[in-house]
Amino acid sequence: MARHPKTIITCAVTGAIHTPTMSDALPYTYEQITEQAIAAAEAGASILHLHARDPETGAPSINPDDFAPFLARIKQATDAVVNISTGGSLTASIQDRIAPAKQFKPEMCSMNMGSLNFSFHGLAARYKEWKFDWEKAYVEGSEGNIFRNTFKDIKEAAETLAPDQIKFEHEIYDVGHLYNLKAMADAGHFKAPIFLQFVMGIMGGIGADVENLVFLKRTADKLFGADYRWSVLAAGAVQIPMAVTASQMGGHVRVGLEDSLFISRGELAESNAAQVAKMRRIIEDLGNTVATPDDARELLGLKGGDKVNF
Ligand code: KMH
Ligand code: ZN
Repeated sequence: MARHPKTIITCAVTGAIHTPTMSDALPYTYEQITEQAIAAAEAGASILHLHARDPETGAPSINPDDFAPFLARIKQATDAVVNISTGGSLTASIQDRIAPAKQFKPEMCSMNMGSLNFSFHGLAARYKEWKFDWEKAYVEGSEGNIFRNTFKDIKEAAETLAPDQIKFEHEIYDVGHLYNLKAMADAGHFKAPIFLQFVMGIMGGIGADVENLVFLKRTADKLFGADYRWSVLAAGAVQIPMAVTASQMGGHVRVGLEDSLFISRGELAESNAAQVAKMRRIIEDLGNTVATPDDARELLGLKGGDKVNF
């Protein structure tokens, strides 16, 4: 498994899993998301995976109006590739979830490659007091959620977004999702090189360990040959250890407060940039270089930052 000499760091800045009570560093106002995204790019992230939040309460939002205030400012201040999530709600329809990507036409957007149980209800027991009313019920309620993307949902999303030349970050939560993607790529819905994000350690998906990563990678090799790039995000405490492993196996990496609030075991990260900087240090210490935004554009075949609508 040859290492790729240039490693793309994606930073997922805020997401829809964690809530403001869990860390003071979790950004949710327009200002906080803007500042943390720019700092993450300056620290070495060439892709920014972005969700929006209600700026008053910090609740996850898929309303395009909550993306607009930070997208333009991030574009003005950085050259980073902007990736807009289409998975920002566990309950909304696919058409509502792709609305921000359809409106802003970013270089990339996420695409969950199947339906799964997706739960973080176990986090609720760690907190007695909550900053906002919605948080406890939201976290506990995830125990009953199915995160839906049927074949028809994915097809509709791919067809709706096709004219906008958006590269998908295919979120692969388990090995079956690779087979889902293969079937849909063969049907012509996705163009090479495809970009796989192996999502490890979500309750409902594959566990985060090295054997599982090797299995995912081997299955992807079998299905996609040389026509793909891949990255790892591992949720929680193993985020950085699994990312380091991925970078040594030739993969790319994703960090950020969306998936882990920690900088090391038991210690909260002070910002997204702190996680990116740590990741960068390790990658460079181990002999790789960190991909620039233009490197990422070339590796993933992106349309260019001048072709977005924000
Ligand atoms: N936070 C990840 C486990 C999306 O935005 O489409 C899932 C994710 C999904 O990033
Ligand atoms: Zn996300």
